[in-house]
Amino acid sequence: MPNLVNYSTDLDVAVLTVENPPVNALSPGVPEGIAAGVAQANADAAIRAIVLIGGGRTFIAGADIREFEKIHAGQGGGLGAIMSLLGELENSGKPVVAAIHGTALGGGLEVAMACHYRVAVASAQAGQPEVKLGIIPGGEGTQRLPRLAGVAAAVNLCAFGDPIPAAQAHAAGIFDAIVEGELRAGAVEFARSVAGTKPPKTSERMEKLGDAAANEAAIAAARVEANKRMRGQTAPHAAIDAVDAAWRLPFADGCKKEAELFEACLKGDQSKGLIHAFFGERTVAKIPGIGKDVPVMPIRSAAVIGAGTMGGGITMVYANAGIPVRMKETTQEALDKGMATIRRNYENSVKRGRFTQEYVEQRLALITPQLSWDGFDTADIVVEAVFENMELKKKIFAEIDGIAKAGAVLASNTSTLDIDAIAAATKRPESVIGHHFFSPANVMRLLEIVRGKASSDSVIATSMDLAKKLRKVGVLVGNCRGFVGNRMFGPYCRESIFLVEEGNTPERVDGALYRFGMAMGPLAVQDLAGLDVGWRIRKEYKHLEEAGVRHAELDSLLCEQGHYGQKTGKGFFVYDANRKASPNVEVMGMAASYAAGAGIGQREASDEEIVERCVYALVNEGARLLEEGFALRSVDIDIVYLNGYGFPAWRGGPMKYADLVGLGKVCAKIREFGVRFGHPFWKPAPLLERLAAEGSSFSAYDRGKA
Ligand code: T1G
Repeated sequence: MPNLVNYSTDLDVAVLTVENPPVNALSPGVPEGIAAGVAQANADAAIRAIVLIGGGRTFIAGADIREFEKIHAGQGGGLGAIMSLLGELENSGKPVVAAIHGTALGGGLEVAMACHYRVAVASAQAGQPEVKLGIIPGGEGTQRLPRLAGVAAAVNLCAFGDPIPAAQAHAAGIFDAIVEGELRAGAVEFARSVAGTKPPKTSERMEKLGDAAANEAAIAAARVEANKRMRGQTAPHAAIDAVDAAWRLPFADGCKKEAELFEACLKGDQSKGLIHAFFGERTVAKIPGIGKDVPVMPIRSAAVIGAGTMGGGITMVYANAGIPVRMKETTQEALDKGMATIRRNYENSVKRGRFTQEYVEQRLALITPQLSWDGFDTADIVVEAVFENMELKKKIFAEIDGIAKAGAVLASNTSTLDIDAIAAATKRPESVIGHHFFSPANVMRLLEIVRGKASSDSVIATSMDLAKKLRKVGVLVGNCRGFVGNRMFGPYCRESIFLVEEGNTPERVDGALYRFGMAMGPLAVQDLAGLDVGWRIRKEYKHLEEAGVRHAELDSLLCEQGHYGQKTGKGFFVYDANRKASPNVEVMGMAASYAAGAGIGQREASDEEIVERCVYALVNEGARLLEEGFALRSVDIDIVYLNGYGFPAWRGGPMKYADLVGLGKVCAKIREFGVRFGHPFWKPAPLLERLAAEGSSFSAYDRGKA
């Protein structure tokens, strides 16, 4: 096993350096290496104190999450070595000082708290993000953190998982000092200053556990907050229970309680879903066949065509990433409107405390609104964000082709139109690619990167790299109608409308999916996006509709009456001036008369049926995208749905959810729908049938493609 912990000395201080890049995770061998170093230092009479520090860019950033994937797969793994290390650190006869830079997270912070002291550079962060993986701190962190920082601070760190900066950790009592200058030297000096004194054991410190009334209030407040911020999730409440035990029970009993709660969370589907999401967000950045040798072009300037909702939002995305960006419109009025929207968005962010006024001024200074093509000939990327009309896009790309510099990336923000057709309007189709942002572009993290047949590897690699710089989750998708997200969203929305046409109110349909964990129900989402968007696209493709096959009609009927959703104040729901939704009492009458005329049977569907029909519609279409090659892996589909459609991350995404239900059950239910509804859509995708027959999963399918 490679030596993952180096032992060195600085006169009378031993320095243990963890060398396990990239984040010094507590992988097998690391806890053992630290424990060996502590023993060696304690056995050396010349050594009076010990420093534990991370090599590279960070202190220990947690347990190795891959260990939990092994546990989930029944292949062993666990926290044993970490738990032994905690005792060896705390019981060391010589003081141990944790020297922290980068991020001390999860097991990393827990190891630091088992040390006797903690010092950090000002840029360091501390946190217990385990709940974001569907688990809780399992290294006695829920018991030591309250002893250092008090119950209120500890319960917030453990229940919500957000890290805090070093200054806050120091003020709270988690860190003992902030080191100015070089961390190692500062930590060695601190260690020398406490050498020879009795090392204070965090587990024995009681001074911060005080006030029962305040603790009970903090715990109760955290529960209320968890129900709001982490709706449907079990780990936050488990974390709160564990911290609650810290002030009620002796340390050893509190640790037992933590261990029980940790095990229960780790066994649950939510940790499987969230860990899948964690690694998935990193997997999608890896494109088979496009390695690190493919040149990535630096994007140092951008030019956006269109100052509408999307063009303005995309302009903000570049400005927020510190990239100077031009925004072109065809009329001064449209340009002024676009800039006014950008300013209003920034002002709202300042009001909410998300940005400072200074930050906003810096961002605005990076934006150049203009009517001319000035600067489009030097921009590293040109982004088209105009109306969804193919002729207009072709005209614009032909014009850009004559202006943009050689090697510039030419990106379209189209949400459904054919990238190859757009690329064909230029003499450089290899430079053309889709950058499909999700509205609002300056908020939603998903960026679908749509590869055209001619898109070069370098333009693809540049787009994936740029997504990270723009703080987006870039997912490479194929150029079919609707790409990945919207192509799946079609059948999902259709089933939701079918259910209303069959007599289920929009409140029931949306309520079932909201309780499933969706951020918004499908009908409310369609009202938000505008029912007219789908109505126009449907009219454009009406000629392709199969005769005799049932299509959703209710949305078109609403549009024909001028009800487009939020933008007109009425759709499946009605909206007040603040866009607050309430039932549209007319919609069921419309549905009933349409259904009667169309011979559509009326029956009330259970929550379970509503969820199965809508979510399995996603799964079936997702399986088709995989077998047709428009999605690289099932995890890419999951990451699209977690970051662009409000699918609950603790369910892992539609494909992971299907794996957790079992593909055999999902496939059987889809066949049943096929018999019941006779709709061609409910023929199980061949890939789904094959995996189900083999007792396999989408995750296994992905592994087979790696
Ligand atoms: N385990 C395994 N791999 C990890 C990892 C971890 N803890 N953290 C990161 N990686 C991999 C990641 O997959 C990627 O791999 C590479 O490192 C760089 O990561 C006992 C039970 C630390 C803020 O939850 O938040 O401790 O793609 O791209 O943007 O109570 O990584 O290169 O192959 O994210 O600079 C608790 C999770 C674990 C921290 C750095 N700790 N990590 O962000 O790099 S559970 C966490 C992060 C635990 C204890 C419990 C971030 C980062 P690849 P990256 P980054």
